[in-house]
Formats: sequence, C-alpha cells, structure tokens
Amino acid sequence: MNDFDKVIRHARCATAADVFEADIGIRDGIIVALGKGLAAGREEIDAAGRWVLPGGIDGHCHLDQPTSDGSRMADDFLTGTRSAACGGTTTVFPFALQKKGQSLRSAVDDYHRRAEGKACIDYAFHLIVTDPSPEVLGVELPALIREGYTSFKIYMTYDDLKLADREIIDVLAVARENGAMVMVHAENADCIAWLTERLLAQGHTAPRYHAEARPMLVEREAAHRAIAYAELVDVPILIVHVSGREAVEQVRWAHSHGLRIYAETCPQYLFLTADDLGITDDETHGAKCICSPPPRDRANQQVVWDGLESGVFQVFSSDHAPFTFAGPEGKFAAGNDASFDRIPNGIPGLETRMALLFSHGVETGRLSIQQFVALTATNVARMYGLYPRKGSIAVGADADLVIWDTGLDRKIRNNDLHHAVDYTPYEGIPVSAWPANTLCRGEVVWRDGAYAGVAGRGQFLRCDLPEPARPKPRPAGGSPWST
Ligand code: DUC
Ligand code: ZN
Ligand code: ZN
Repeated sequence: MNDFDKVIRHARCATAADVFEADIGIRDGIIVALGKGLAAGREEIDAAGRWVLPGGIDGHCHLDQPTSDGSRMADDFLTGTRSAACGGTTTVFPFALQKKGQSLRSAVDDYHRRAEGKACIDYAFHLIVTDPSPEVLGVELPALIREGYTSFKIYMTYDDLKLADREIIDVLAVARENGAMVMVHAENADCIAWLTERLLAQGHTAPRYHAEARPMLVEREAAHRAIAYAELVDVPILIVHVSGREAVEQVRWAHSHGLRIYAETCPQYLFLTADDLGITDDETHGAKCICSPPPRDRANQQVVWDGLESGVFQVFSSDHAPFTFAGPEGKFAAGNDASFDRIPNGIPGLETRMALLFSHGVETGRLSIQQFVALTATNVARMYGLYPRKGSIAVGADADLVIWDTGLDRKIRNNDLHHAVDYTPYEGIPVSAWPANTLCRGEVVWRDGAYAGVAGRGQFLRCDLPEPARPKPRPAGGSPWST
C-alpha cells in the first residue's frame, strides 16, 4: 500500500521564511510529510531543479459581480478560477457585493449561488459593505463575521458604493469590536466628480482623461483620511490597490507613527502607465486599461517596486475586474462614444499576476523568493484568516502547490490565457517564469500548458478572525474602548 496519494520529489521549496529541499508527501489533499527519501506515492511528480512554492492566493479579484451600468463582468467563477489556476493561483477572494438597500445576508446568499458548481479552486468571500444600516452594523455583520466572512471592503468613491465619513467610522468600529479586517478603496469622490465635470465640459471625453480625473492627490487625501479614521477608532486597516508615491507616503507616515496600516498593490501599478490609457484622444483602446486608481508613470512604478522590496506592501493582488473590450456588455456598454467616466473600471489580471511578479521581481533579483511567497500567498492567508491552512508549505497544510518553470523566453499573449476577456493589458510583456504544474488540495489543475481542473471542485472557505486585524493592546483608560 502507498503511504501517499502523491509525492513531489526533489522539490526546491520556499516559504515566506525558508528555502529547503524535500520530497512532499500528499494524502487526502493535505501535505502529510516533508523529508528526503519519502516512500512511494500512487503518483509521483519529479520537480528536480525547480521551485515548488505555495499556490498563489489572490486576495482581491472580482468575479461575476453585479454591476449597475449595463456592463457585465466577463468572468464568472468557472472562467475566473480556471484562469487563476492556469496562472498558479489556488485560492481566490472575490467580493460579495451588498447593493444599497439590500441585506448583507442576501448578497452573500446570491454570491454563493454564483460560485456553486463552478469554481475549480478554493474560494472565500470578502464582503462589500455599501449600506451600513443599524441592522447591518448591529446584527448582520457581526453574525457573518462569526460565520467566517471576516474581511470586508469599503469604498470612498463610486456613487453606488461609497460610504459617508461617519459611516466609515461606524464600520471600522464594528470591525474592531468583532475582529474583522477592513479593506479601503481610498479615492476622494468629490474631487473626482469636480474634475470629471470640468473635463467633460471642456470636451475631454477620451479614455485618457480617466487618469486626469483621478490624480494622485485624490488617492493621497483619501488614504490620509482613512488612516486618520483607523487611528481614531484604533483598528488596523488595509489600503487596497495603492498606485504610487503619494499614497505610499501616507502608508509610510502611518508606519512611522506606530499605526498598523497594511497596504496592497497590483500588477497594473508596476507594468502600466497613464500612457496606456491613450496618448491621443482617438485612442479608444485606452479603455482596456481603465481602472481605479489609474496607472501612473514610470517613476511611480519604481516607488511601488521599492515599496514591495522594503515592506510597505504586505500583499500583491490582481484586482481582476474583467470587462471585454468588444461587445455590448463590455467597456463600451454605454455606447461606442461613451465618455471616460461611463467606461467600466477594471482590468483582467488573475492569470498573469504570479508570473509577472516572479519574472520581474524574483528573476531580476529585486525580491527574494521568500518575499515573493509572502506577498503572493502567506501574507494574504494571514491577512484574511486562512493561515496556516493556506499560504505555506507545511505538514498539515492544504497541498496547494505550484511547480515553476523558470528561465523561459516568452511573452504574455491573450491567446494563451484562459479568462473570458478578449484582451490582456499585459500583452507582449516578457515573462521568464510560468507555472508548470498547479495543484489545488493535491489535485493537478494545470499541467504543462493544459487546464486539468474540474468545475465545482473548489471549496468555499470560512475564514478565521485575522490576527493582523487585532488592535494593539492599549493602556486602560482614556480611550473610547476603555469604558
Ligand atoms: N477599481 C476598483 O476599485 N474595483 C474594480 C476595478 C477597479 O478598477
Ligand atoms: Zn477598489
Ligand atoms: Zn477591486
């Protein structure tokens, strides 16, 4: 009888802390042994000479999320998780969006229906809280946190999503009392509205004006305000999709004041610039890169790289928000001549996130292999309450593993990707690394260039209370929490 369902031989493993060589023994989807010379498995995979790393966890992606502007997300849980698996991601965190007026519970139930039977890798939900009524804050949110929905996103912009300042403070207080992690989309809605109105009045409607309507100060101001509210309420928060210098400075400022402010960045802020939105007014293809905050410039790309290297950022996510370029429900759902403010925000990136960071971070020597693992898997699991089940290579952890090919000479081509979007914003960017095999709970879902997953095999994950969301201990007295 075999001890193991699978053994990965001669794996050059890296975790967020260590590098070691081992055979990996897998039984019932779990890593049950790490060592040299393990007994035979029913199936054997030889990884000699190759990195074997924890499967990626994408802590920020949007799949089959309802929209309010006539557009429709191109990826559902089937195509989105398939694409993720083919790019070395084994767990995703999409968002269960509460529409204003809707109960959080019904948003969650609806989102489960969208995922069931479709996901080929594991998934957990962040919530998006848009309507923090007394019932939501007092009853629904605490109950959902107890049930394993322990992180939620709030927006400071977008008319149908944004919270007023007092609402933000109230939501943060509920997070503190219940131990949840709040993710903040930090952009100042009024500044954007004012700038947009002026640009449109001047006839500046082309996609490239999206970047002018959302300059860095808009992000800087909102990041500062969110940090101040987190300080007031005394709760850690995570600022998502940080795009460049000004928001990075806010995060650094918070750190220098002893505040627990976490930050995420994404491939678009390393590989795209505002020029990708179009240099001239007739470049409608710029719509392909409309996302918020917008990509900045090369100097800001460098600031973001520096932040990844120096620890400003804990997590690296895709913010996959998939809209086709062509077609009636895509980027031009509002018409072929839609002004920039009526083009859905978001770009695809689930499948390319890991390879882009490995190729341009690890293979260039900017990031250590351990930093790569931390940013793409371990820290994400910690931040959102899945560690140690996910995010590392350890006995007892799920066998979510990626065997990497490196030293490649290839370019990203949309034709090679597995999402349902008709473009990638990263077309033509060279990558020297790509997953050879992806295993989710011991099952191969991507093997040597072919999808090998099974729709519906992905499991829903209930999350623990994240340790990083725990407020720092404070001396008794003198705080709103000490009475
Ligand atoms: N910005 C977001 O905040 N979410 C989805 C996509 C985007 O560009
Ligand atoms: Zn956002
Ligand atoms: Zn997003």
